[in-house]
Amino acid sequence: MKILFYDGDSPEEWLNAFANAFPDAEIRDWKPGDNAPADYAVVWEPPMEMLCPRSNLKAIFNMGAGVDSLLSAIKSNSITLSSDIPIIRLEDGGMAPQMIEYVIHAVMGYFRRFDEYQQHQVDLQWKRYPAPRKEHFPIGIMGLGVLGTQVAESLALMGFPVRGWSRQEKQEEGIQCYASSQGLQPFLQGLKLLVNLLPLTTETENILNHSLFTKLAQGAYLINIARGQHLVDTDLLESLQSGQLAGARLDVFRTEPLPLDHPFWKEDRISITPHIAARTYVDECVQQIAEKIHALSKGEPVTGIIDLNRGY
Ligand code: NDP
Ligand code: OXD
Repeated sequence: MKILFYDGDSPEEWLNAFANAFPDAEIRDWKPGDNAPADYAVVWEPPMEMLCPRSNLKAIFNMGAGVDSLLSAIKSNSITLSSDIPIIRLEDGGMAPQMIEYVIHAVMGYFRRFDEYQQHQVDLQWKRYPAPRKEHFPIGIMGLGVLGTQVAESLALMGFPVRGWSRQEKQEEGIQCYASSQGLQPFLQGLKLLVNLLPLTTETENILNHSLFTKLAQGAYLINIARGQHLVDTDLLESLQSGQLAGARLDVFRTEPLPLDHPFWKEDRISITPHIAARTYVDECVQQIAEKIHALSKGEPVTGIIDLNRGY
């Protein structure tokens, strides 16, 4: 078996892990000009030259949960991949617990006002607020997929009223589920905090905009941990100015790294992290990909195959 690998960064750890998982396979770190045959490609944001002339691949594995950058590169380079080559994404792979930690940290900063108390210390101010009540603090999760569902369940277990929004109808214990464009307005109505965990598609691009923010409770808080293109940057800044939103925690941006002259850096009500909400664990990911390769080679079905029409 031949596995072709590309992640543009430091590949050694990945290559070693694949070598351990497939001791008899040939594992190549792709370099420009390598057109030699391969059975599987394992990639993160690959140059299209790597995938372009290949008709013999059995599958392409995307080393991330989101496939937006891979699909958009394929589209913008007018590349036609054979329809029988599935694109398979990572499902969780150790990312869900990190997402839960990230969201709980941000929720607590706002709900318990720890962010404000931190500023009070800087201002040498001893000031106390009344204890907040979870039952009056509805939280909404956009995207009830592999990651969103686990985040929603964790918040519900903590006692928050939790709502979730997905494309298709769902039923999750302890979560008030809404679906499709008809369900969006009732889902958003009066939320005190909104978490975005949607995939980036033509339907979800720019969804975090002024009109959506006005449906939330006055002074609501936004957590965007999905993609920067979901958010209309100027609408967020205006909604913070007007007080419609009280603050935001952003992990993802239209341009990454976030350019130094971007106004988000200087807005006190925005907390920035550098796309670290959930990072891939090499061992878990290689194990997941290895299990799927074994299943495919036995003709068994696998999950995580991208539906190119849906875009996720
Ligand atoms: P999934 O594909 O498992 O879940 C996506 C969810 O979004 C599904 O519930 C889906 O609905 C819903 N959805 C998609 N389109 C729409 C729509 N038009 N309207 C309503 N709901 C919609 O994805 P994951 O949970 O694995 O990952 C989510 C995203 O998180 C990734 O795409 C990636 O962008 C981001 N991410 C960010 C990371 C970071 O470090 N910041 C790390 C990892 C991922 P349905 O269930 O009906 O299909
Ligand atoms: C992912 C990501 O999609 O890291 O996995 O953003």
